[in-house]
Amino acid sequence: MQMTWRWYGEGNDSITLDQIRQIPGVEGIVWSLHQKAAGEVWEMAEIQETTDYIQSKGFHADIVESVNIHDDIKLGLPSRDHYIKIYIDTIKKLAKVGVKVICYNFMPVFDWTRTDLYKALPDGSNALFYEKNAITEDPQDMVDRILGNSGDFTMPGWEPERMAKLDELFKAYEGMTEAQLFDNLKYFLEKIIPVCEAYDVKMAIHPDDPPWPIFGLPRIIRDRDHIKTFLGLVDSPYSGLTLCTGSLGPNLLNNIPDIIREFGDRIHFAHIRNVKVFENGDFIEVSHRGKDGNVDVYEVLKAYHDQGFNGYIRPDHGRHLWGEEKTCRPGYGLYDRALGVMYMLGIIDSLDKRKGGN
Ligand SMILES: [Mn+2]
Repeated sequence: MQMTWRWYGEGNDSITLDQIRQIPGVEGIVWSLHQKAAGEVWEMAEIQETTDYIQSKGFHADIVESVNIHDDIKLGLPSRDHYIKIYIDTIKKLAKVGVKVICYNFMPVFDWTRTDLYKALPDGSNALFYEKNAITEDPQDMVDRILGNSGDFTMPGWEPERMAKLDELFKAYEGMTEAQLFDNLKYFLEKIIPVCEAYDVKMAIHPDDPPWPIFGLPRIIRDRDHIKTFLGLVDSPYSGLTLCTGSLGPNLLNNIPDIIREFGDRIHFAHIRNVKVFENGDFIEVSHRGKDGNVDVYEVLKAYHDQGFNGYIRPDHGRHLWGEEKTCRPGYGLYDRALGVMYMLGIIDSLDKRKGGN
């Protein structure tokens, strides 16, 4: 397993690469050109500049999270071919600088969804929170809540320009079924996966967060059965998964270690996060420690370790600690993710030792 860290880029993240270098065991930076809207061309010079900088600090830049997918592709509009061409162009450019994995998602309209970005935990820290009953009929309520709460940062999937067209977007998706969304995903993959195979770049879809439909929109990457359907769309190792325990975790019926054991050879990128799920279905993000939430992080890492997983792994979101809330990107502070790295490396080290018979 290769430990990595998501970083939003120079001037776009409260954390520096020099700080990340001091976290033991982090080998690679998960990056993106965050200023790019879905469907926009990525210029070679911009890609090169970013990866040069990351590599100059001693990290690899093997993973991009994300190259976002234009809504016309998800909607299956005739204009999708134009955007798929641009996507293929980006894949080829990323291959040139040695990118191995592209993380992406296929969620209609909304990326991840929360109702409170700074919900207090009993220890005085705070974290991203999802309150089931606060999701009203009107998605605009939630947009206002998130945008009003995110400070100076623009969050991926929540770009104000995109959110301004919310009515239009919802109209476009009206009546779309799961089967149609799967069809549109299949069409996209059938065009891009041959290119990925030729250029040795693996696609890794991220599960939907939370793992259930919201506002009547279909969400198709959310449990074992949906993942199985997805992997059958294009049966190539280049069409794989980003397995995010934090996204699948709020549905307590998801047995994540079993999912890892079943689909391990198609998992290219492991996101590790713990969530605490309340009886009423609300959930909050907590520390990586297994006992603090409902994700058994030890069992998750053991499932990877048992199959000799040598893919990329990163701490997903963390809590905001020691006064860093509102100075960092929501969920992407320094301290709790660094603690998460050490917790995971501790488990991995002890699994290694046991395997070696020490
Ligand atoms: Mn994730």
